[in-house]
Amino acid sequence: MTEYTSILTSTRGRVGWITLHRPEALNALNSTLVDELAHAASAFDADDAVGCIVLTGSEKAFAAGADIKEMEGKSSRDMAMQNPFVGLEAFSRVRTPVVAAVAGYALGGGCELAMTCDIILAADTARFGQPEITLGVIPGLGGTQRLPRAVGYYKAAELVLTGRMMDAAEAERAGLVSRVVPAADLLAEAEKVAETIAAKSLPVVYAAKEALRASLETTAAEGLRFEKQVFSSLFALDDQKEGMAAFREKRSANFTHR
Ligand code: CO8
Repeated sequence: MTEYTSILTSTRGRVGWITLHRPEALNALNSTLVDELAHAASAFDADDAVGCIVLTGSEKAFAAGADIKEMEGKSSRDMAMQNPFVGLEAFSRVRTPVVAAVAGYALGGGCELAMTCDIILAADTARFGQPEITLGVIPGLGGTQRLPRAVGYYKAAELVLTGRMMDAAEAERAGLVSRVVPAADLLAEAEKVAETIAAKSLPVVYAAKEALRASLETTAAEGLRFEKQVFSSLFALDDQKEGMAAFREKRSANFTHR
């Protein structure tokens, strides 16, 4: 097992867990944390025994953004040459679905990190926002792109231009989070969702995520063509035969996960 300093990892059943763990800085994303996050996620992604990843933080903070103290003195050249985003970009490209379980602050890069995941479950304590404008910068990891797609241009513009935070109920109404649960139930609910996904056929889950991602990256016409091709190709898998036979025989499907 790799030793990490800023995250905790574990596996329960077919679910891989990553917990952001910099309590002294509300899980601010410094370069060590980002490298570890990318490493842990790609290790889970390469492991057939993991069918879903849960990403969470602490009760007080999912992540309060990029580490301002680490960024403050950097030059534009440093930012371009060091590319502090590279680990988060790698994280956003894992094939395995990721459930973000958000309690407390998800601000700036923390909100953006949640938006790289596939499902966002929020505790009733969660608060989301893009406060970068207050620091004299703008979001740098998708806040100006993924947030408008999630909540619509006008709400995203208000959040990005003012830095205002929204609470969990507002985030749910806006379509950013799929469900709000009592804080005490957050991890159990995330585990249930992740176990449900991890019980499905892994190659089919990868295909579903890839087709969903196409909806964010291509035109509707291209996305529909892609979906049709992927749908047809799945009929080459044993798991399609097994899933449909199980329906006919009125039993649960026994997928191969490979
Ligand atoms: N960076 C570094 N340290 C932080 C951060 C942060 N983002 N957030 C909190 N901390 C530290 C505080 O400095 C404090 O440390 P110390 O005790 O040593 O002073 C400790 O965490 C606890 O924080 P507070 O005392 O401030 O806790 P409060 O409960 O009073 O306030 C808040 C909580 C409201 C969340 C407050 O901490 C805050 O406003 N934090 C900053 C939020 C923010 O502006 N985030 C955006 C950062 S910029 C960004 O994310 C750009 C993303 C671009 C992509 C990134 C690629 C790597």
